[in-house]
Amino acid sequence: MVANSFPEGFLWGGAVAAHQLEGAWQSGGKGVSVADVMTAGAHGVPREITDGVLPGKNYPNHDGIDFYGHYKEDVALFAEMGFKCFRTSIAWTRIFPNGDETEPNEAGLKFYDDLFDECLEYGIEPVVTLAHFEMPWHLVEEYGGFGNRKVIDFYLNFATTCFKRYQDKVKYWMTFNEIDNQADFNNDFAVMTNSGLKLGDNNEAAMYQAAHYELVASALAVKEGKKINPDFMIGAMINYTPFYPATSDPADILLAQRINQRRFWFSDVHAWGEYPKEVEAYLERKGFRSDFTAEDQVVLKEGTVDYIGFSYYQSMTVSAKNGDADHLISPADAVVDNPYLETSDWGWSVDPIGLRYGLNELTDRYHLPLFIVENGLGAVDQVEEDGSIHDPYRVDYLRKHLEEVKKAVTLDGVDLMGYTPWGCIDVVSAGTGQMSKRYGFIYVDKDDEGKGTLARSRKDSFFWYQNVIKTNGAELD
Ligand code: P53
Repeated sequence: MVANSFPEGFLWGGAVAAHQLEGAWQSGGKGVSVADVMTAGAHGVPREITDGVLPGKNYPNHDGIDFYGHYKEDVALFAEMGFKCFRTSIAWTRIFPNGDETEPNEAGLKFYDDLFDECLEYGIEPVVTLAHFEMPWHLVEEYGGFGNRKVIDFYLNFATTCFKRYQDKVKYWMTFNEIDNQADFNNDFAVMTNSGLKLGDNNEAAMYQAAHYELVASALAVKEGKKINPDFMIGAMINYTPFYPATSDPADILLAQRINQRRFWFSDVHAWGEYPKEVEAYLERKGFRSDFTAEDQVVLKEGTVDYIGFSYYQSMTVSAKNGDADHLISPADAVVDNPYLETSDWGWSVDPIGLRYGLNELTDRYHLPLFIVENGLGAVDQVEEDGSIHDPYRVDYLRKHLEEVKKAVTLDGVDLMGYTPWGCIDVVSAGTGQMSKRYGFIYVDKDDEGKGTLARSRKDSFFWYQNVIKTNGAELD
């Protein structure tokens, strides 16, 4: 008989990131981050990254959903759902407003003490991302972001400050959110949010060098973190998007493999402490990542991660008609529609089986515990006259994904630590800056123009997820 449940102690919860919900962008001495210079976009309308904060522009992250002022109320709602954990990030600019200070900002540190204490009161474990698209803008302007080796030291100071301060409150950490987004190296949002890079003449070369510095920074953080508290679990965090071949044509299959290699290499280095062969050969051939020292090599080996955290939203499909494996410009150029999959209102494919596939792929590749730290459906919600919010589409998406997760755990032997669906409370969308692209179990009264009471209310999915947690995943209906 197949066990119909998740392991004991499974970390059910939800995920957010500081810049998307806290607001209070200048409170308690907080500095300006890259998220603070991004305007509101829309589906098909990219967010503009402005040269600092300019008058007359709409920057939705400045106010977020004012979690800074509402966190007690929000954590109480998470507890009501039965959360075992809560994934958020620490806004780098609350701790080091400019990024290059030697001493941290006490008011910023205090905010997270209070937040983590609040969680722990309810038995909710904080799960913390250190860098979630929140680099201090000053580091971009003054140093060129992670294009500069010096930024490794600033990141390390930030990481160790957090490790020391919260060593008895936080056990689960991740070093960089979705570090592999920048595989899409011609995308200004991806390279800015990951590395603090601006697009230029040779984006691919710049990306490989910056990502290398980030991987060294991550390894150093893991090493230091383990000295501070050997019980820490410090993970990688990737955006797991499998790329499927459009047909059984071997040219499509080779192309898909190549694109997956060019995304996996980030977590390969995190997990193995060394570069995979194909990427190493490519970098050599192209003369990329010229600054790679013997010491880096040692550090990467010494600071490998304890688990692989990942987001999963969708799969993508590629065709060699648009560029074969050896003449690939950017993965995005080879993407085609998958006729077997439906898409969300924002054009993201919906592929629950892809999650089971991914759990198996990642397990085979890394032999490490996995943590699904994001999954969900961005959708428009309608508030009824009586204030209720019926969101069966969200429940349907999550249920189908959890059914596949359950098979991976109970049939395929995958070692899974937990599941934290994205945007457990409505937040500002990272990709579009919209409020109307909602993921939450908890609705927040705020629109794309920033208007609303900020009142919180429970959607139908709130009660569904509460029961999922209560039954430890035995009941998904
Ligand atoms: P939004 C791109 C592709 C997949 C996930 O995304 C991504 C992105 C960046 O937009 O981001 C992750 O809000 C990210 C979160 C983000 C979430 O997915 O664009 O870690 O910050 O909000 C959902 O719908």
